[in-house]
Amino acid sequence: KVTLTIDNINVEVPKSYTILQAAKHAGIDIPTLCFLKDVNEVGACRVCLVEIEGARALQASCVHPVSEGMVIKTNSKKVREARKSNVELILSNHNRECLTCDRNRNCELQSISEELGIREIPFEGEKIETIIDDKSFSIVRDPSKCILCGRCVNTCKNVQKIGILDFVNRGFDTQVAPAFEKSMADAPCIYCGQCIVACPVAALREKDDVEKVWDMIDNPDIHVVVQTAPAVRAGLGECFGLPIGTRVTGKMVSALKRLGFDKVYDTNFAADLTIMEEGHELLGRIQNGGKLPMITSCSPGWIRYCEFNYPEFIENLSTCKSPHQMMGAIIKTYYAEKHNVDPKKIFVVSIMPCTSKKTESSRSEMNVNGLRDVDAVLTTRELGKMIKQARINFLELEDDKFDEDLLGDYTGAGVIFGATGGVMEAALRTVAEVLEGKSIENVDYKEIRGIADIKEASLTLGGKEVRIAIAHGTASAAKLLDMVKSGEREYHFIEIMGCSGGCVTGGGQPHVSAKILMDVDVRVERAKALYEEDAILELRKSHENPQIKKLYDDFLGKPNSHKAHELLHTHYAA
Ligand code: HC0
Ligand code: SF4
Repeated sequence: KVTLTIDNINVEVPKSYTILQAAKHAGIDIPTLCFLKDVNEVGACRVCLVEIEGARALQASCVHPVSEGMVIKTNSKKVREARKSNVELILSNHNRECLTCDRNRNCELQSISEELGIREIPFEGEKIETIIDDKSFSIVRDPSKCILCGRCVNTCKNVQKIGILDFVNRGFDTQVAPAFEKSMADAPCIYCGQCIVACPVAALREKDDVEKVWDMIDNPDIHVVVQTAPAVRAGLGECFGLPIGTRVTGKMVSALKRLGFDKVYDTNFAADLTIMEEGHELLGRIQNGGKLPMITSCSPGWIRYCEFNYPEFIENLSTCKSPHQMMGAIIKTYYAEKHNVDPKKIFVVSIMPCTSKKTESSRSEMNVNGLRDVDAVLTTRELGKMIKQARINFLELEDDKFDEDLLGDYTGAGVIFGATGGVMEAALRTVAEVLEGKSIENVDYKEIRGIADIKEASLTLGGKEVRIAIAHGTASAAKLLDMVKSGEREYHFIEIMGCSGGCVTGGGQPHVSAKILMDVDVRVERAKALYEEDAILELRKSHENPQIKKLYDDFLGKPNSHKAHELLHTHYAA
């Protein structure tokens, strides 16, 4: 431990602390911009400058270690002026069209400018010609907004261990881009959107599909069906100022009905359907000597990662489409038939916490009878924008219920899909009963919850040993797959999600500022909301969902039947 003085307050902190951490410990708030805890601690923007007694120059507090007896000022005139001119310099090269910016009122650069009292930019820097890259279905890169903070670069490189984005060119021409300034659409980017979540400004954002959806809602000939992913309910409230992890299922449904969607369903129904298909696929592979370990296929970021980096595991992937794609396929067949609607006049919208789902839904395999399963994917953030555009007072909304006909039931197993370990837990609730041949009381598999990098368990089910593992984020996925490849580990079933934490922290979820991220683990808080919903539901096993039973009885036959294969399964590109 060391003792130091910050703004006349004595503080005792561990030796390993930076000045920024020590100040925080003392309740003193130092502004930051490029700093992102555990990801980007590089001292590049020089907004967190402080004055250290006896030192000649001001120091970046996010990288400067504490030492015994230090005397620090975080708020002297010198400090304030230096911070201000550093931000002015950033602004002089920045496209400052805040009013029309995607991050207006939700931008860390905007907040810091306001906090520092910047009223004019004393010099206009030369701006380089930039081109907006909006060629991919998922991500738009706008270099005119980029402040070269490196948060996205280090997220992709060190958190995901993919490394699509980097600084290219030198000096004045420096930009952040994929190698050779390629489009994101031509790079092996998995569209996880973690770079968007890391971006403090609007240099990276999702492809905006809001207008397309408004047009369909306004078209009286089109029957617009919307479905919401499990994780959206755990994030959407943040768009309206609610605390991280507030569960807003009922208000979300109310808002969707007010927006004018003809039907509002929960993707959870299809998550239950996925468990039926994937669970039986697993049982089949175990019983018939099929390819093991079987690996989940619901996270499209993970699927792209596998296709680019681990093609030798493609045969291990479950052939199941992801739940929202299954839902689309069922809406355009079973639902259309039962309700006597022309499937060509149905437009399916998925609200997802994910940017990769935009690309997934446009894959040519993701169709049924020549029609796309899902016609548009909006992120949680885009739904938040639609609600604001419609001037709906979200916080005042009464809770409403999802539509109940045909595809309306869902179980707790479906809800927990949105957190890492959830798909595995949901599968086990069903697979265990099939293998044991009886109903099992305890459905809580607590040992596979939580945010440990890799989670493993070995269970005895019906006298058989079933070994499972879970990885989330592509860095831990790579670690796990390497252990499987080398023979160090053997499993029957693996769950992989492209983002750390699972869908709750997907690339389409509301932005959380770097300041809040210093204190809160968003993965934990949002996951709590899902486990809470699971715990209060009466039905918590997918195979007990009455409408799923009816769907098989009336339409699909058995799990993995020929018809189920046609509509609900797919294949991948090597
Ligand atoms: Fe997920 Fe899904 S759980 S991928 O994480 O499987 O995006 O929330 O909707 O499709 O259900 C995301 C979340 C989904 C799907 C489901 C799965
Ligand atoms: Fe990297 Fe994911 Fe961003 Fe692509 S979407 S650049 S893989 S962080």
